[in-house]
Amino acid sequence: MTVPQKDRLPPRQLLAAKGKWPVVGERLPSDIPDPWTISVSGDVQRPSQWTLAELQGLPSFEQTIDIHCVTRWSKLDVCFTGVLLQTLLAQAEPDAQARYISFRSASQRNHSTSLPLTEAIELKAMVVWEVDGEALSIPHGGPIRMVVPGKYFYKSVKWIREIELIYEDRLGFWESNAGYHNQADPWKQQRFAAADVSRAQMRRLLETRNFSGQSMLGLFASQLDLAKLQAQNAILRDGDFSESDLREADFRGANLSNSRFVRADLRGASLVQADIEGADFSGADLRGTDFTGASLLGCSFQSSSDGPSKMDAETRLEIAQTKVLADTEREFVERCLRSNS
Ligand SMILES: Nc1nc2c(c(=O)[nH]1)N[C@H]1C(S)=C(S)[C@@H](COP(=O)(O)O)O[C@H]1N2
Ligand SMILES: [Mo]
Repeated sequence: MTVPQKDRLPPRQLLAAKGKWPVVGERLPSDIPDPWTISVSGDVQRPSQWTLAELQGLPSFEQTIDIHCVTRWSKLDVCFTGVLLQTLLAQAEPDAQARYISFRSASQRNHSTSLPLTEAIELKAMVVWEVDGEALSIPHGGPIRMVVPGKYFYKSVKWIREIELIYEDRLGFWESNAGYHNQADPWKQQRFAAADVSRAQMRRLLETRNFSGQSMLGLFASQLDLAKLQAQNAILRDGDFSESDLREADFRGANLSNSRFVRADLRGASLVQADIEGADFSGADLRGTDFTGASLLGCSFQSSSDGPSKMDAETRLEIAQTKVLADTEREFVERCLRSNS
């Protein structure tokens, strides 16, 4: 069965440029021992460990899946080869009380994530060493990583070292440090945990128009007068600034990933060195907006429902920055930049 591509893209996801697979997060493991080993421990009858060669001697499993990164790029039909998590668990024999599974990387920050045990099995989570017939590269998690189909890709840790069965959930790195949603279902857009700003806080912020250095996930700030807003280095991921007046707003160094600026007025605003991965600028007025040094991975500047954004000769955005955009977005932005120069 072939599903038309658009029905395979969860809400607000964009196809990565053809043949491109962005590296996200850490790029290197803390060490690469020879042989690489992986263990299953915790609430199990038989704590077990395998070397990479031993893993490769188990019944292998191949599965073609769609990758959906929380920063809004998706990559369809990626074929992974490895071994099903279920195969390892069958050997380690989880105790009846084990309800969650914690995955830990061999990485500098001991990167981790977790899943309910039943879900990990139902989703056919696997330990993989091969992608599209090639050995998994180090930046993508080689020699072995987890792949969990049906979740945002942050549930798939790279350089998997330890799998632990536990009774109570233990939030992973992104989930506990960056507000990433613990369920991570791309079809439900479970990107970040809910907004954490009280009404009183919000009112005060709007009066002073000073968000600098603040951290507020999922802020709802649509259709507001926020001209000259001060938001240097603020953490405002997953915010909604649709249709707001943000003329000359100062977002230098801010984290605005996945935020919506649909039909917002950003004339003369500064997004210098801001993290705007996955942000949506469709229909926005970007005349004189400064994007110098901002990362545009997963950004959109036009959509069928919200229309194209508007740029002029004063819009500061380098052609080199457009390389990470999805094809149609890159073509659109390059056309704007060319017609203005
Ligand atoms: N060890 C480790 N695993 C990780 C991360 C990380 O920073 N460190 N980032 C996660 C995120 S957010 C994503 S989208 C994917 C990215 O995998 P890729 O770099 O192969 O695309 O890895 C996930 N696993
Ligand atoms: Mo991600």
